[in-house]
Amino acid sequence: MKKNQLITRRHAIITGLASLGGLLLPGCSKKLPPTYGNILRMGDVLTYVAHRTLLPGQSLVREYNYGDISSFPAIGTTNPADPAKWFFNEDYGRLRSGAFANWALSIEGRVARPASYSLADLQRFPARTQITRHTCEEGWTAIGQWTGVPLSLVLNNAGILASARFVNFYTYDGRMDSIDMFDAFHPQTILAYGMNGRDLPVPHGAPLRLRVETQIGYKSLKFLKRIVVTDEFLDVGNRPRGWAWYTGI
Ligand SMILES: Nc1nc2c(c(=O)[nH]1)N[C@H]1C(S)=C(S)[C@@H](COP(=O)(O)O)O[C@H]1N2
Ligand SMILES: [Mo]
Repeated sequence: MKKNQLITRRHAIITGLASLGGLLLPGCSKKLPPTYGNILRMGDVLTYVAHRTLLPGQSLVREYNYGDISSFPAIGTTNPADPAKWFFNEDYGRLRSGAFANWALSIEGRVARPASYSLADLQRFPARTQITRHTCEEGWTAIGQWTGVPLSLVLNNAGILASARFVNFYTYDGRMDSIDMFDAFHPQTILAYGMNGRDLPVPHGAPLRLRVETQIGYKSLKFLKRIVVTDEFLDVGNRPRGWAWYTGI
């Protein structure tokens, strides 16, 4: 399908709310977001169904060139060890003082081999570098270059179990959010330790952040601490107030 056809079809669906019922017909049982049935979360149904119906493969988001890299503000938490904040995390401060040598990402839950991965462990996987546009729900966008390990490689290394359906992320500033396996195994979903050719700076989520290029900015959690794979949806995401679990772009 050509890109312009896609956009036209997506537009038709988004403007044609009346056709939403039609999208939920048999064969689409996998195309309901886990928040389905909660009237306040109707937005999830619309964007999730539209994306899961119209983007059946693993379509890549656009990647840019070196010259397109723009200035990139640091938004939300810029330091989990800020004593003035409710999430003040001393552990993070200690890890940062030690140049993150003692930092490790724990991977637990529905995996055959729960484990802790140091930064060096993660950097031994084949790396992926991508220049993409970040879209924040506050209305700004910026283009940056990200280097990291595809999440799929780490999940396969940990031995994801057949019943696994969601990947939950926990951060040093007390955030939690989840993505489904479709986004988790998307080739551009990476655990990034590099930005614009350098180590990921602290304000942007050092030492490791998620990049979910198929969704809006708040899903790309910074300051990663722990990943828990689950077969159940945990609706306890800690997103900017009022924002949906699923917001595709
Ligand atoms: N842990 C954590 N991750 C986070 C946030 C945050 O406050 N804490 N803010 C989110 C939002 S709303 C955006 S737009 C991006 C901002 O990333 P940046 O600071 O690198 O621009 O990070 C996202 N990930
Ligand atoms: Mo954002």
